[in-house]
Amino acid sequence: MRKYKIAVIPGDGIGVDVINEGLKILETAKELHGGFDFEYTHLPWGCEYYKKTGRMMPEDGLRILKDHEAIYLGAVGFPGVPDHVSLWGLLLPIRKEFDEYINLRPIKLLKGIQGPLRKGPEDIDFVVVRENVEGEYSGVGGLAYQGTASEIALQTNVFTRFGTERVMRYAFELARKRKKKLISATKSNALNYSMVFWDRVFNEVAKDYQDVQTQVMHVDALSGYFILHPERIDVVVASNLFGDILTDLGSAMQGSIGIAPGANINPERKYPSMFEPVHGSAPDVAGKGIANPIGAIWAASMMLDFLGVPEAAKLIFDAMEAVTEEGKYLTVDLGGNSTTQEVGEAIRNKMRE
Ligand code: GGG
Repeated sequence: MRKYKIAVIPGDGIGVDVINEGLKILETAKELHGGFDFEYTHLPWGCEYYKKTGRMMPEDGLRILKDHEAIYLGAVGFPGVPDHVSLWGLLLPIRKEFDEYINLRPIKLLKGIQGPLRKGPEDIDFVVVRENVEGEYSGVGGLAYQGTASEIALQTNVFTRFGTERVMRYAFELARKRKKKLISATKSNALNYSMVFWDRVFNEVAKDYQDVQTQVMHVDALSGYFILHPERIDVVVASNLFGDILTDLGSAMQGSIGIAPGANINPERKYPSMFEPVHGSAPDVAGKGIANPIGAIWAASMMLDFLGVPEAAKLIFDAMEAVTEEGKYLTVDLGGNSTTQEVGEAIRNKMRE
C-alpha cells in the first residue's frame, strides 16, 4: 500500500472550512479507489499562530514541511496581520524554498455553472502556467527616507535566464499535450528590460517546439481576449504578477473565485509541491459555513493526480462536476443556498454513485 505524507495547513478564515471538506473528500477517494493511504501532519499555522508567536510558522517550519510529499493549504491572511506579513510569512517562502516554480491554474467552466460570459463549458477550458518563484514577487527592494517628503519605495523584478527558460519549457510541453497553442503574456512595450528579455527567451525556446502555435500578447490586451475569445485559448505562460492577476480574472470567468484551484509544483519532485484553492481567507465570510469548498476539493484532485493516482483524481473531479451540473447543492457565490458542508457531502455522495 502506497502511503503519501501530506502536510495540511488550513491557515486562516475560510481556509479552515474548505480544507475540512477537502480532507473528507480525500478520505472517500482513498476508501473507494484503494491501494493508497495518507499520513497527515496537521499544522495550525497562520495569522492566529502569528498573534501568539510573532511568526506565521515556526522557525523550523520549512524543515518540518520538507519531510512531506505534498502540502495541502487553505488560505492565508486575516485582519490584524498586514497582508504582506502573512503572505511573506507562509505562502511565498514555501513556494520559494521548495522551488515550486510552476503555478498551474486551470481556467475551466464546470458544467451547470452560468459564469458571467455568454459562453459554455466547451468555450472556457484553458490553463495558465504562472512563474511562481521570481519575477515581480522576488522580494527584492527597499524603502528609503521613510516618513519624509522624499520617501521612496523600490520593488525590483528579477527575471533570470534559468527561471524564465524553465517555465517557458514547462508551458510548451503542456501545450504539446493539449491543443498545441501557447500564448505568452508580455508587456515589453513598457517594461523595456524585463519583458523584452521575457519575449526573447520565449522566442528562443519556441524554436525547439515548432509544432506548437505561438502568440505573444500584451497582458492588457490579453485580459480583453480572455473575456472576448476564451475558446481560442489553450495554454498561457505568464510572469508571477501577470499570472496572479490573469488567473483571478479567469476564476471570475469560471463563475466564482471559490471554484478555482491552484497547484504550486516542483516538477523535478525534489521537494514537496503545494495544492491550494486560489481564493484567500475571505474574513467577511469566515465562520459562517457558506464558503465554496470546490476550489479546495479541485485542488485535492490535482494533488492526487500529481501524486500518481489519476483515477482517484478523476473520481473527485467527475463527482464535483456532476454536482455543479445538477445545480441542487451550490453555495451562495454560485447563486445557491447550500452550506460548505452540504456541497462537500453532495460531492462525496456522487463519488459513491
Ligand atoms: N489560497 C491561498 C491564499 O490565501 N492565497 C491568497 C493570495 O493572496 N495569494 C497570492 C498568490 O497566489 O500569489
